[in-house]
Amino acid sequence: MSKLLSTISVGIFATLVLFACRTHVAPPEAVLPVPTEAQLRWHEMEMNAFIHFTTNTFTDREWGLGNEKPEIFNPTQLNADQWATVLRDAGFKGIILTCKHHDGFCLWPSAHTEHDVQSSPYKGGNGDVVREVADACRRHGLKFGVYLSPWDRNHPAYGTPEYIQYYREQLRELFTNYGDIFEMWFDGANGGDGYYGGKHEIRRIDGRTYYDWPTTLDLVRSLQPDVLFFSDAGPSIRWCGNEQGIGGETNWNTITPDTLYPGKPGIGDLLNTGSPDGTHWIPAEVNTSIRPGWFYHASEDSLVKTPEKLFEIYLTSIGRGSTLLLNVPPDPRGLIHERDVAVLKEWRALLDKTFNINLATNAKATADHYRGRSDLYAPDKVTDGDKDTYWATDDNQTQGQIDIELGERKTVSYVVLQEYIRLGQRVKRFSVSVRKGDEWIRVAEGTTIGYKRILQLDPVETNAIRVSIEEAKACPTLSNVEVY
Ligand code: FUL
Repeated sequence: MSKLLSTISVGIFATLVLFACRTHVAPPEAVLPVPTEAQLRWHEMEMNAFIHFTTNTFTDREWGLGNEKPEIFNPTQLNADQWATVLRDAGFKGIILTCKHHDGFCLWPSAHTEHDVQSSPYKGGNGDVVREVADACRRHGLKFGVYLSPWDRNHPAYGTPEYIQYYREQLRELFTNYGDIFEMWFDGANGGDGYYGGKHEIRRIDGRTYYDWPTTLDLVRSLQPDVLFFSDAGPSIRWCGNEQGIGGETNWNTITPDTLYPGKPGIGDLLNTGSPDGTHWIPAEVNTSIRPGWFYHASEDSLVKTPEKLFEIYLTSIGRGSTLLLNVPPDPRGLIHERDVAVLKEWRALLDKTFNINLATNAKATADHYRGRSDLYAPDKVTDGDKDTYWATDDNQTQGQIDIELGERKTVSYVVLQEYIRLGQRVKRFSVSVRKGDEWIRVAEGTTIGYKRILQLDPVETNAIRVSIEEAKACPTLSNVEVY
């Protein structure tokens, strides 16, 4: 009897030791660089809206010269709650507003210029569009971001150090008086002809040196340390290299910024793909407009992108591991036009219908191997709906595959993959296969995954999906697989 008892207790002890070992396998070491907490939150936002609105909305131009009279700015029905609710209902998580575009007109009452909303008839000179939009964002659960054009075709001192002081004071106003700002957008278009206080001339600046960005960014960070800076070259978010809504099919969040500066010609391709050995985490943002122009033009009412086109852009931006920044410009009434509202609704419905039932939720998943055979990194972590758990392989393994059982045969059209980017971006090449009888048939392949990759398949009937990681910078991780 006592022998039996001791055998049982040795057995229990051994099971406990084994269990402890399995659950205490160390996570993979991070592959540097990795995103900051603020960048991670930004990746998770996935889609934000851009709002281009200023005197151009009233002059029917794309780039104002800087000599526009503030008197023309009078949106008599401006309703920032309409902007925020339409955009929130479409799924956007934040709004970035052109507080000042290249023409220099300021949508807020700035203490440093008279070329602003205070000099306009809007609300009898007591209006503040920046405040209205920032407040509406907060009321409707959206984050607020600002665009402040570095190029100013109105300002008399543009091109001299005095203008840089002016620009910094304006940033100080925006970052002090309007609550939290999640993203600051620095436009690369710079220098050229303009009004410049009546001089009507061409002013060229050296994009590398004129703005002395490091000092400006330090000032902004001293006011709001968590803000993310967008420009061609980052430092927090980079341009994707085009305005057509097309993120890189190969899309590294990493890039080496040494030789980059905002507005540098010929860097589109590099910005589009990033580089696998990049020294900094500077993810690409895909910015495009729902209309041909960035500002509202009545002549473009019939040219608003279709819901199907927006769906395609969703796949080439968010579906390629980028964040989408879609511009929706209000009209001269100060409202998002009925046509854009209708398109956004239909687009949302299309997205909801397509990504409605995830066939992989809690599905049984097996892998050819997983890290230390620890439950912490088991393959079912990709179907548990928890973004903080992930499948990983052992350190010396840069390949691996996961099979997901769907139960019955289903028609599959989309597969969504996500890496656990907190530990760095790793995957260089992967494929997706479906099971047909005893065979696995390859239906999609790609290079990078990153925060998210959405693969559109020719609809196929199957009862299991295989995700194969074929090449990676280090042991791969996957936090999520969805099947639709
Ligand atoms: C460009 C600008 O010149 C356009 O007017 C627009 O603001 C776009 C988002 O960026 O560089």
